Parts: sequence; structure tokens; C-alpha cells
Amino acid sequence: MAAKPTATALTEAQIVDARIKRGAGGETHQTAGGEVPVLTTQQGIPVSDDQNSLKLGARGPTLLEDFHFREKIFHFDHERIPERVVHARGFGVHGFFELTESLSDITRADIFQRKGERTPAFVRFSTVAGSKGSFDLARDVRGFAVKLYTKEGNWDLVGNNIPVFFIQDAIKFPDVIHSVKPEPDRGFPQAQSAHDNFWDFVSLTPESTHMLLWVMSDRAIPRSFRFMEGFGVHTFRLVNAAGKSTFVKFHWKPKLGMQSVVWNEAVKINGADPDFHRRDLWAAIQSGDFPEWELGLQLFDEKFADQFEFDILDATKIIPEELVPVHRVGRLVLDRTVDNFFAETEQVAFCTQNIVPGIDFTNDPLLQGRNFSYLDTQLKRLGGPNFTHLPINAPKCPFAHFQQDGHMAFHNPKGRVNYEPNSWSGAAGGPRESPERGFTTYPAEDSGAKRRIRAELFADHYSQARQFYLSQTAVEQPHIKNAFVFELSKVETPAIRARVVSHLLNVDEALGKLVAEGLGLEPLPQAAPPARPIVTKLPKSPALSILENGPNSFKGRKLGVLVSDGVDAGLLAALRQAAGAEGAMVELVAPKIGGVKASDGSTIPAQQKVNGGPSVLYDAVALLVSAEGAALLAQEATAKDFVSDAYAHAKFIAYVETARPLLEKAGVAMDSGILGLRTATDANSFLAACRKLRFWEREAKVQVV
Ligand code: HDE
Repeated sequence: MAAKPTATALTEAQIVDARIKRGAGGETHQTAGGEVPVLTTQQGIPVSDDQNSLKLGARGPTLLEDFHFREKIFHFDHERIPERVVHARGFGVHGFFELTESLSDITRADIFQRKGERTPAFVRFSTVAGSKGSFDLARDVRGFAVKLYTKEGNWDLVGNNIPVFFIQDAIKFPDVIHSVKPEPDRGFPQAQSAHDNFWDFVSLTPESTHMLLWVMSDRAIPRSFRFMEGFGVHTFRLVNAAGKSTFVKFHWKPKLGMQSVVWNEAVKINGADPDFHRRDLWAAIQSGDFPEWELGLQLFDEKFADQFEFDILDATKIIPEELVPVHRVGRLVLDRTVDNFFAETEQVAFCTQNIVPGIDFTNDPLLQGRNFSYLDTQLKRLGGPNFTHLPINAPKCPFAHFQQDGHMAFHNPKGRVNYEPNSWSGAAGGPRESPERGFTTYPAEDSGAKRRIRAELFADHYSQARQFYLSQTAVEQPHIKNAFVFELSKVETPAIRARVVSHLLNVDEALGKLVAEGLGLEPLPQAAPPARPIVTKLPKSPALSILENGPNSFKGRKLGVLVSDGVDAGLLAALRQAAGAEGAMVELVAPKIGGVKASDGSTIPAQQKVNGGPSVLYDAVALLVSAEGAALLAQEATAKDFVSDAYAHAKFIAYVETARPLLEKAGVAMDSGILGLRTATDANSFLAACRKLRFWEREAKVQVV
């Protein structure tokens, strides 16, 4: 029997409604701007003057008696809540999950029963290390936290965009996070792993090696939240109605494919637009281009777990997709931005322990620790145990319990009874447990001596790091090498640099040597003694490469068009048409934001002024400037940067003949990634070329150190 609800959440609409209705009793009055509510204090008292505090005479002291002033300042003083200790910088949006295949034979979870059914979802993407106001394109892991408001309670899948983690046991979490955060004596660097403390810790913690390979890869500098994968990381269980358990790893696969920026771009984007990722997601959703992911499951049993080379409880290991395929069972669509950033993105409280009947934990020691941490941290952040009363955190299904009171209790059930068992009959007795419907823990059998210990297979720290590296393409491997060299070049202590290289030599000798060479490190250190023999024969896993899995589409990407007065209106229209047909966005970058006078006499507005719209903000660029425009812009440093950066970042470039002087001034050496633009057919060919996203052949020519 379903328990009868004794309280329900205030809907978001009700809250918003209450906010809009502020004004004395909903009273309105006429102003120059039209009929508006009367401004009141928090107590609802109408305010006559919100410009001047109450004073004794025009030049006298402000009076303590000014309750309006005091309330306003008091409230302002208390506006901030503690930012998240990790994942402080995030961006949340609403959407839904739709099941495309019933999993009723594998799990009793209600969300996985009925094909075609939609479940409301809230997703918050984040970086890990930086504080709330840090920039979006830090080299960092991205959080991918999904709250699913199912009919049997909230299920939080609090994942990342990288399927492994730095550590194996939650007891090391404060250490790894302290090491990456600003150093305590100086308070910097912000949102960066490129400093001594981080590399000191990880080089003394060989279990980090696999994760380091991922974090030094392009996965850690995604082009957009929309173009990255998500992972549940840990092995979980799905449990069916008969009580049978199947192990599962959760994956989110982006419909638009994966894409990353290059490092030099990341550095520049952080200056040009620190909000690059959140702006991208906001703009895509606002324009109706809703990002979508498929939910994929890797399902396996005890038998597989027993014969697998690694421990399925070890969060520093993956199960290659080639070994256990990712089975797609649903889609996640993000289609609504928040109404209020604080109420939703900031106050959303994800908790790994929020699972629903039909889903269960495993003994992964990282997951076990997380199950304590997330609930605990919300108490600090949100100030009391009633954070589930906030609309963003409240279940959207009926709920009923005897937990009561505490700070800011919004849902206060009526009636006498607040305990059970009780002898009140019927509804007066309140909710009761349900052995049939309630959550039951999978009765896994565990035994052993109590010890501070790790399972033996956890000690293989290099084999999968090696597999990851060797699975990358010839373009991606140097990116990893360069990232290690960049980061370690910011490390001041030579012994730390050498210690990192001593691990890399175990991953791949060539990689270790290349990094040593890039650092000017001599002599080459000895390889670190591995705790277990390194498995050198793991097959390549193409699923680990971004470029091997390219979308071959420019859909959802952004073309930046540099224009000047005299721009060929017909050609610009053709380019817009070709981009539109591809599903791409177009922005015009011009000498003035008011726009340009086109060849046909029309004025075309611009979206960016040239010094505010560098080419790092775009996936490909086109130069549609007249001869006079090219002559003008060839003298403008930011216009030359626009072109030379697009070239250096291996972007596809389209140009009209009159733009040649600008290309020359920018030091561009022509190649087949630079395409002439004369006709509508050329515009189509250019957009077709852009499907490759980058002209990688150029990269090695422009990066020589
Ligand atoms: Fe978290 N993590 N974490 N983490 N984590 C938090 O919870 C923690 C780990 C992840 O958008 C905190 O509400 C421990 C792995 C995301 O609000 C905190 C350990 C993965 C988010 C916490 C881990 C994650 C968090 C801080 C080691 C990927 C942001 C604020 C055992 C599977 C959620 C908060 C959001 C946030 C603890 C490791 C993902 C302190 C102790 C592994 C996406 O509770």
C-alpha cells in the first residue's frame, strides 16, 4: 500500500508566484514604467523612499530607528552561503530523462520500467578545483551530476566527465583536494593543478597515475558541456523484482559527439570569456537547440567480475567498452534554464546516497565514503536538515515521514502523531513502512577481519594508464605529453618533476622520455618500482579517444565571421544559409558593434566588436572583409590575432580574395584547411570541411617547442 502523504513540496511555481506577489497585499500603483507592485520590506510594510536613509537633518547622522535601511543591509550581509568545498563553480539546468527500452527484467527501479516514460531531471555541470567565481576553462575534471525525480524518490547519479578518479579510498579525498586547491600560505594558484602541492601529492600517490593521463588529455578542456561524456564512475548494482543483482556502470553519451579545445585556446578563452561553458549551454537552450545524451549501461555479473584483470570496486579502473559494450537505454534532454540561479543551481543538493528501490551500492571504498560526505556537506552549505524542503531538492512524488522541525521547516504535517508505532487508526496514524514497496538492501554476503587494508588487485596503477595512452591518436598523444610538460614546468621543485617522470616511464617509456626532454630533465630518473607487474598487452580501446569517435558534423558548433563595411551581402547570406543547414550558429565580428554597411547598402548588426570577439570563441572562422576593410584590419592587432590564432589552433578558415592582405599580415601560411570563398557552393564546401572540426595536419607545423 502506498503511504498517504502528509506533506507536499511547494512547487517552484508557487515559490515564484510568492516572489512576484511581493507588494503590500498584492497592491499595485502607477509609475512611469506602468502598473507595478508597491515596494515593501520583508515584513510587507510599504516603502515610501528607497533612495535615502533616515537622517537627522540633511547632513546629520543616520538614525538607528530606520528599520527599512537596517533590514535591507542585514539581509544583504547574509546573502552568501558557503560555496561547495569542491565543484563550487557549476551551472545547472532542467530537463527530462526518457526511457527508450524497458529494463524490467534487470531492475525494479520505477524509472526503468515503462518505455517512452519521461522523468524530470536537473543536471549541474561543474569544475572541481576552482572557487565559485573562477573561469570555466581550467584544466580540470568536470562534474556531471544528475538528479532524477522518479516516482519512487530522488535518484542522484553524481558523476564526472572522466570515468576514473585520483584515489581509491575516500580517506584520501581531503588530501588530494587540499593539494590541488590554492596553497594555504599564499592563497594561489586558483583553479589550477599546475603547482608544486598537487604534483607532489599525486607523484607520491601512484594510484593517481591513470587519472593523471585523463586529466592531461583533452578530456579536461572540453569545448562545451554539451560535447562531453558523463560517467557514474563506480560499479553500482541493479536489482530486479526477484532480488537478482546485476553490476552496472553508467555512461552518458553526448548526441553531438565529443569535442575539446586546445590548451592555448583554453588559456585565452579564460580571459576573453570566463563564462564560456555556462554561456554556451545557456545560449543553446535559449535558442531551442536542446543538448541531449544517451544513457548507456555496461552490465556484467559476478562471473565477469571474477575473471576481469582488475577489481570492479576500484574507481581508478575502467571496464573497456570493447569488453563490455555500452547498452543505450534512454535519453537525457536538457531543455530549460533555471529561473533563479541561487534557488536552483546553488541550492541543489546532490547526494550519492540518494538511490531508489532497484538500484544499490557496491563496496567501492570511494563510493562508501561519498555516501557519508554528501549528506554531511549539505548541512554546512544549506544550514540545516531541511534542505529537502527547497523546491529543487524536494521529491516530485508523494512523501510522508515523521522527521520534523529544525531550521526553516516549510512542511509541517498536521495532526497529533509524529512517531510510530502508534495505535491511532487509519490516516490519523500517519505513514507506515512497506516491506513490499520499500527500499531493500541487496543482501550481499561480506565477511573478513577488520583491518585498514586494500584489496590486492587495487595495486596495479599503471596498466590501464598505459592502455589509455596507447589508445590515443597521433594527434592526441602529443597533447598529453605537452600538458605534462606545461604543468610540470610550473612546478618549482625539480625532485617533484622527476618523480612524476618516474611514473610515466612505467606508463610508456617513450612518453616518460618525451616529458623529460620537454622539461630539460637530466639525467633521466629511474622508473618507479611498480607494486605489481604491469600488464603491457592490454588491447587498444578506441572508445577512449575523442578523435576516433568524432561526430563528423558541425552541428551545434559556432562559426565566427569577421566582417567589415562593404561585405558581400549575398555571400554572407549564403554562408549563413550553409551554416543553418548544418545546424551551426553564426556570429558576426566587426570593427563596431553597431554593424557594417554591406555591399547592397543594408546595415548588418554585429554580435561582437573585434577586440571582444577573438577567434578562440569560435569553432571555425570566415573572413568576409572588403579590400578597404582588410587594409583597416591589417593594422588592428586584435584582428590579426583573430586570424593568427584561428590558424594556430588548427581551425578551418574561409576567406574572400580581398581578405588576403589580412591573412598575410597575420603570418598565415596557406594550406588546405584554408578555403577560398566566392560562391554559395564554396560556402557549402567550407561547412562540409568544418565537419572535421579541426585541420589537425597544421598543428605540428605551428607547435615546435
Ligand atoms: Fe564528490 N563531493 N566526492 N566526487 N562530487 C562533492 O558534495 C566527495 C567524487 C562530484 O553539482 C561535495 O554537495 C568525496 C567522485 C560532483 O552539486 C562533497 C569523494 C565523483 C559534485 C564531495 C568524492 C564526484 C561533487 C561538495 C571521495 C565522480 C558536485 C559539495 C570519496 C563520480 C555536485 C557537495 C553538485 C561534490 C565529496 C569523489 C563527483 C564534499 C568525499 C569519484 C559532480 O560532498
